[in-house]
Amino acid sequence: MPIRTVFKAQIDHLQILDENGVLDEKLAKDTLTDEQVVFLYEQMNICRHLDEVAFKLQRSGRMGTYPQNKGQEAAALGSGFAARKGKDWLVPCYRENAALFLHGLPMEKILLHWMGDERGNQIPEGVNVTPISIPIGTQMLHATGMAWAFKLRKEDRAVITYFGDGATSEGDFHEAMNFATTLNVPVVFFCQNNQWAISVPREIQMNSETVAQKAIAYGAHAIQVDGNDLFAVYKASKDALSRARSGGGVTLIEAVTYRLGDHTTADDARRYRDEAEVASWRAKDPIIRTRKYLEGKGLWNDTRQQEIEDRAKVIVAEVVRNAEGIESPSIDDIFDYTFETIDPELETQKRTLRTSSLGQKPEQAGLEAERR
Ligand SMILES: Cc1ncc(C[n+]2csc(CCOP(=O)(O)OP(=O)(O)O)c2C)c(N)n1
Ligand SMILES: [Mg+2]
Repeated sequence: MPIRTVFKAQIDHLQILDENGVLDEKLAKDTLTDEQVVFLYEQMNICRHLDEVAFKLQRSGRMGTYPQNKGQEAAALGSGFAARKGKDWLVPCYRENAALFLHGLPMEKILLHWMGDERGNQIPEGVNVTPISIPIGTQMLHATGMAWAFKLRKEDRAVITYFGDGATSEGDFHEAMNFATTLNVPVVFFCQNNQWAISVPREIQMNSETVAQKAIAYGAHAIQVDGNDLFAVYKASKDALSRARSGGGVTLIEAVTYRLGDHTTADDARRYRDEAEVASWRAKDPIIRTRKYLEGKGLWNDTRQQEIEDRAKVIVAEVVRNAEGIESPSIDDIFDYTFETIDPELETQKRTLRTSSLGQKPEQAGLEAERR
């Protein structure tokens, strides 16, 4: 009996705007208008500035930790722009801030979150964004469940969930893909393959050549896109979202991009990354590429660049003022919002948390004050 091939697969890579800012006009048809590209380019600049300011806030002790989004703005904005504001839902991790802002998340929420203030996770009513997810991969299951609910309720909505290359090694990714595809729910899986999971490079993280091919095992649609190309990301996301909404199936999009900064401010990537690699990706920076394109079309110049940089400074300064100006929560909140009743042991902890002697008897509390 001859051996038959029972399955063959192929992964396509989509690029529309190349590294020199040259557009493939044919592929770009019905994607972004000039006006939209200008708008998204401005958003890139604002988010890049927020990133720089957040980094400095951490270095000067005004923020706990912060994961810069630097270099991944096109992936966030192209996909976020493809989702319908107020209808579709975004279920993020922590490296797609720009998409969340597009959908109405106030910028100070991100700063509050990383300042350790839980109010950063309080998403305003009407903003279809879930709180950013730090436990890697968990949000993909939430997204799948949400999409299942929308399907059962026959609501015209889709969900796009964001995660990194490292997250595709988590069981949650595989469970979410399996549930999503067997139930055929309106969800799009958007992987920002930024080549690194903290200090683990992609080739150590996985033996598969692409992230996208992981979709094939689950019978999902798969595409790899140049993640620093606004047009390609937008097109792939738009197609995937409309397919999801119409019951046409789940898509895994692999956006190939690069984490230009450290993993977070608690990391120093110079210890494990080759400077030549970083430099080669710096040349592919989505801001540089999009600017080249706009300048080539006569839609951008130095004056406009100065204007947007000035505007970004004003916006971000106000965001920082708002985040730092918010009244501190009471130390009692951690107890009062966690426990229904406070037993004597918790009462002790609650009283002594006001000093640095957590858990000690109240009469022992205040030792530090005495020492001082
Ligand atoms: C469940 C879980 N395991 C481990 C961690 C620690 N951790 C934080 S970020 C990270 C790497 C994530 O890499 P990737 O998914 O590629 O996202 P990136 O940070 O590159 O955007 C790890 C292991 C975590 N937050 N959650
Ligand atoms: Mg990564």
